[in-house]
Amino acid sequence: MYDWLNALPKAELHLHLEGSLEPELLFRLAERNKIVLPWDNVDALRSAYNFGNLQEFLDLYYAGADVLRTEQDFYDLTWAYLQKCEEQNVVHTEPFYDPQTHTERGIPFEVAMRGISDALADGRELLGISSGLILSFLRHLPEEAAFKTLEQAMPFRDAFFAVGLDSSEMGHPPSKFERVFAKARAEGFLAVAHAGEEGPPAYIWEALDLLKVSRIDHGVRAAEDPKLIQRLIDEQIPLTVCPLSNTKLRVFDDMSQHNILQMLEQGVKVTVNSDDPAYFGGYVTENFMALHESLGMTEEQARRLAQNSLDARLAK
Ligand code: ES4
Ligand code: ZN
Repeated sequence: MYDWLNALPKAELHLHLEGSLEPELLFRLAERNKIVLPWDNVDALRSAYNFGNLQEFLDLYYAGADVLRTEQDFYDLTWAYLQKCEEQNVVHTEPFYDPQTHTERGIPFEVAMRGISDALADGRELLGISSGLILSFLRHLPEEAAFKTLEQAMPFRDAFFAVGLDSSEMGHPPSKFERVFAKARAEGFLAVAHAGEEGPPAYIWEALDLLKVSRIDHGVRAAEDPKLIQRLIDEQIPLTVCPLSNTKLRVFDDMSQHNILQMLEQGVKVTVNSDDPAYFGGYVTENFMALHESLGMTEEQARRLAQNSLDARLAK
């Protein structure tokens, strides 16, 4: 089954580039940049990948991202991910990156932007993988900081096609970013947002009605609100679901509890994605495989999920 799932052509629509930083590359970049790490070796770092919730993961994710310093580092990170895409028949990807994770620690905006864009361009040319970059705002920071980030991005406006919203969800509802999303949409960008990962269904309503998103990232808590589920079905709003992420971050206690196949059968446009594959134990094929092993996902369901991912592409 693994090989069959791996061979399915698919799109990945929810992937944080910083979350694809494998411990081996993290140690190599630390050495290259002469950074002393708080972990003795790759195994010690990997054994720290045990999370009780989203925040515990984010603390490690931001610490890990500190080894990314030069344009080459961002290129190498992105290129390693694209090679995984090639291996797993991901023919199209719409990755996120968080500019503020880097500008906040003194890395000039253009360093990350250039390294990532160059690698995505090479991915198109050399690997035939189409892509579109999503510039994601950190929701635990003020809206004013998101405005500044959008302004810094404008000289690179052709390098990304959408804005997103990620980081700590609870206490940072989409409404906090209504103005900056309006500005981004007025500039011609599409919008997506993480909502209903840890946060309540109300945050999904806000993402749709206030941020006017074209897609919801995660959205698994929509299942608690029948009216919301009906709207997602009626408007065929895609959800970018990340099964291994949801179990690693204890959104569901066990994969056998995951609701993705129930939503699929209800007619919700759900897709399968890896989120932060270096931290959560697998890339997109491993996520499909987990659904097969724990939920009995059939080949027919896998085909529909893969087709949904191709249908839910937003970047040309
Ligand atoms: C994230 Cl899983 C998840 N949720 C919210 N923000 C994130 N940033 C990276 N991974
Ligand atoms: Zn995410």
